[in-house]
Parts: sequence; C-alpha cells; structure tokens
Amino acid sequence: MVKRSIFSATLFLFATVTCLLIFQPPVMAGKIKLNYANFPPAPTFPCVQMERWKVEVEKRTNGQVMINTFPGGTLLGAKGMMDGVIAGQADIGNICMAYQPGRFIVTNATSLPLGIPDAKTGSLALLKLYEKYQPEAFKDVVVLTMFTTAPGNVMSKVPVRTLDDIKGLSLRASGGAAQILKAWGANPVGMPMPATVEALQKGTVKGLFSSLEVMKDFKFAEYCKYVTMTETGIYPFAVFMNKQKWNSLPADVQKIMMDLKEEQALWTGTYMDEQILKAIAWSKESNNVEFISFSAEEKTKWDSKLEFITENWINSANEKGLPAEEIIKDIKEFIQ
Ligand code: 3IO
Repeated sequence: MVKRSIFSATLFLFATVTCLLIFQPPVMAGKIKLNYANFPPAPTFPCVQMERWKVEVEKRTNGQVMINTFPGGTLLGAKGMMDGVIAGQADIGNICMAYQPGRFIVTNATSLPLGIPDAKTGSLALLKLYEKYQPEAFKDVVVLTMFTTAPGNVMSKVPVRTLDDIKGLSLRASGGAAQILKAWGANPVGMPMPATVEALQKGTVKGLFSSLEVMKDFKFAEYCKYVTMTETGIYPFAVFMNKQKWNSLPADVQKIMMDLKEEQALWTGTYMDEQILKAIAWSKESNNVEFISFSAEEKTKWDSKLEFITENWINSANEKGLPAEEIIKDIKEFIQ
C-alpha cells in the first residue's frame, strides 16, 4: 500500500516535470527586469521618450526584457539621479545635465549659445559630441541615449520686449541657460523643472526660460501670458544604465539597446519639435498668450550680449585641460 502510493506520487512528479519542460516557452517572458527612474511628471517629454524606449526594448527582445518605469521622481529625483543609478538604486536613469553644470562640462557645452536650431539637430549633435569625447563624467555608467530640448524662450507673467524689460526679472533657469539670462540682465533662479510649478504659483519667479512645450505640458500658459522668442540655448539630457547591471545583460540585449541609441535621440528630438508647435497653438487658443518676436535690430542687441559666454567657457575649459576650441568647433560642425 505504502509502496504503491510512493510509486504514484513519483509518477505524478515525473509527469508534472515533463509537462513543465515540454510546454515551457522558448524565451521566458520578463526574465530580465529593469527599473527606469525619471524626475519629471509622466506627460512631459523626458517621460514620453522613456515609455517609447521601454516599448521598443520589450518588443525587440520579444519580452525577454521588461522595463518598469518610474516617472515623477518616484524612484529617484532630478539631482540624486546619477549617483542613485551608480549606487544601483535604479538600473536606468534620465538626467538634465544643466542641473549639475560643473559635473558635465563637455556635454553641457551644447547649452552655449551656438545656434542649435531645433531639438532634432541638437539631440544628434549632443550624441555625436558624447561619442567623440567619451567624457569622464560617464565612466561609471553606460549611456543609452542623449537628447536636447528645442531652443529656449522666455515665458513670463509680464511682457518682455526689450532688454530694459528683462533687467532684474526673476526667471527660473539652470546651467548654461542661466548664464544666458544673466548676460541679458535678468535674475536667474536655479531649480529643476518640476519645482517651477510651485515657484510660479507662489510668485518667487516671474517666469522661466526653457523650451516651449512646457507651456502645455506643465500648463505654464495659465501663469505666463507672454512668450519672448529668444530662440537660443538648449538643455541637454542623458539616459544611462548602472554598469554592473549592463555587464550582466546578454550580448543580444546589449546590441538591441546600442542599436536604439541614435534612433532614440532622433525620435525624441523629432517628438519635442512637434510638441513645441502644438504647445504654441494651444497657448494662443486656450490662454490667449502673446508671442513676442524681435525686430532684426532688437535681435542683434540681444545676441551681442551673449558673445562673451562661449569665450569664457573656452578659457575655463582650457584651464581644466579640455580641448575647448575643438569641442566648440565640433558642436558647430555637428549642427550643420
Ligand atoms: C524639461 C525638464 C523636465 C520636463 C520637461 C522639460 N522641458 C524642458 C526641460 C528642460 C529643463 O530641464 C529645464 O530645466 O528647463
């Protein structure tokens, strides 16, 4: 009796294991799970590009890789992002390099007033610059893509038509963009984009300097009824993975991600440029925002105030032992 039940139990176990082996799918879905941290809210462009990347990676790996996305600073915030990814608190992270200008000297050179016309051009130029110089700042991570915003404009509660109007005006900006505002005589106030909502509500700033899709995505058009089309200065972004995590991935997965690097930069730049047009139309329609364009004469006045910024950057980068002139020359060439 005992023998028989042992026999049937063994048979049952054998049958179960055989079934499991036979019916196991060739690729175990979701075998590799990666956490991707992002600092701004889900509807904004850095998170839209994150969701696009997630979908593409999951599709191209046939579900072998699954990406869990964390928008809105729910896993890591804007300033702790890079160190958090290096420490393994998230596998992947997205940063705005302008928030740590001293840390990303080479790649932040793209935020100098060098005439990047749109986000598509800026994104490809930034990625090329990164690939050529492989800056030290990224030695502890693996870069998955880079992209930039479209050129910056002044969004404000009061109209800015002349340099007199911007004098002393508190406007939110970070990194290279803050230097541009300062050169025009404004009072730049540094903070990450998500903090800007409250600063505008409370009135600690009278506006901001950034790409115009934020008028719609953050509903800044409700506070800023004026936009001055300065069209200069971009914000550079980087997406990267923890190095140990990268080294643990199979070669075919690594290849799929590397093949996506430039494609994702192009996709994000193109998406951003489209969102800008939509945001301008929406701001006019929904909030009656006035868009102020310069006369040729006024534009020359504003541009001439910025000339020293690149010269200063070259001097200080040279002092740090970087090939500063070559970097600037390369950015200008990549833009063409
Ligand atoms: C940005 C950052 C987060 C979400 C949307 C955004 N659009 C433009 C930026 C650039 C930026 O970081 C900034 O501070 O202006």
